[in-house]
Amino acid sequence: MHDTPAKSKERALRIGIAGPVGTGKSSVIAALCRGLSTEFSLGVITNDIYTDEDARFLRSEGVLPGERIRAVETGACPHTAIRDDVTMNLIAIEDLERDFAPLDIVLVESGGDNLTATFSPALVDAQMFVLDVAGGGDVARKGGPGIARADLLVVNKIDLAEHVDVDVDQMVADAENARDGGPVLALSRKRPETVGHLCDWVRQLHRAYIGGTHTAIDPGPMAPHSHPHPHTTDH
Ligand SMILES: Nc1nc2c(ncn2[C@@H]2O[C@H](COP(=O)(O)OP(=O)(O)OP(=O)(O)O)[C@@H](O)[C@H]2O)c(=O)[nH]1
Ligand SMILES: [Mg+2]
Repeated sequence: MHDTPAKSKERALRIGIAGPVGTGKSSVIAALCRGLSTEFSLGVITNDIYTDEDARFLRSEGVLPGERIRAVETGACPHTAIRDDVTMNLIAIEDLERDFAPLDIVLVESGGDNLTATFSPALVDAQMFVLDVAGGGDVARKGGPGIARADLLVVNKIDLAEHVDVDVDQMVADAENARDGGPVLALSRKRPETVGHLCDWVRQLHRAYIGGTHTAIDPGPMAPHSHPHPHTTDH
């Protein structure tokens, strides 16, 4: 299990960003790097199944010096590397922390996965779960560990809502319901005030982390599932 909340800046705050494929996890990381890199020393770890595409995207955006963005190639099960065996990610984070000491915040992007993938609290101190309006207004109601219990739920791409007939206020209200009132943030990279709220959430989390008042919670494991190939297993 995770050690007790840090009482000092011994190591960087680690934030995981999970969510289904294409909801905007890399874009959230890019926005955070743009918004926070003058205040904080940042590093990024991406997880892709077979490529380093997310890392290359983020480097090409020029949001951080390229060497602060590292890719972990997870193989077949992206969720395994953030939940069941986090060794590859821990090594990547520790390397980054050693190379750029002292880092304030490390952002870890999960490989895009199904609705229930979550980070282990042994890997990250806090996690956000990213949905988008294009996935449909109903998704927030469906629940699951990430939606229900991540530290922050992001409803992304709200600029597209009118095109996909989604009522953002309703989707946010449904999400708050599914989370017993836990924080939900409506986001669009095209609406700077929403990006400001996202950055403020991270600032507040970092203050709590440094102050020793933040406790890592485990949203719980993903739903049982199986893979036809290359293996069949329940995690
Ligand atoms: N309209 C709109 N498009 C967005 C927004 N954020 C991201 N996108 C687009 O959504 C697509 C997916 O964004 P990514 O950030 O790559 O999503 P991801 O979750 O990292 O994707 P994977 O890592 O492949 O799972 C891209 O075409 C982005 O340009 C947004 O706020 N509004
Ligand atoms: Mg991505």
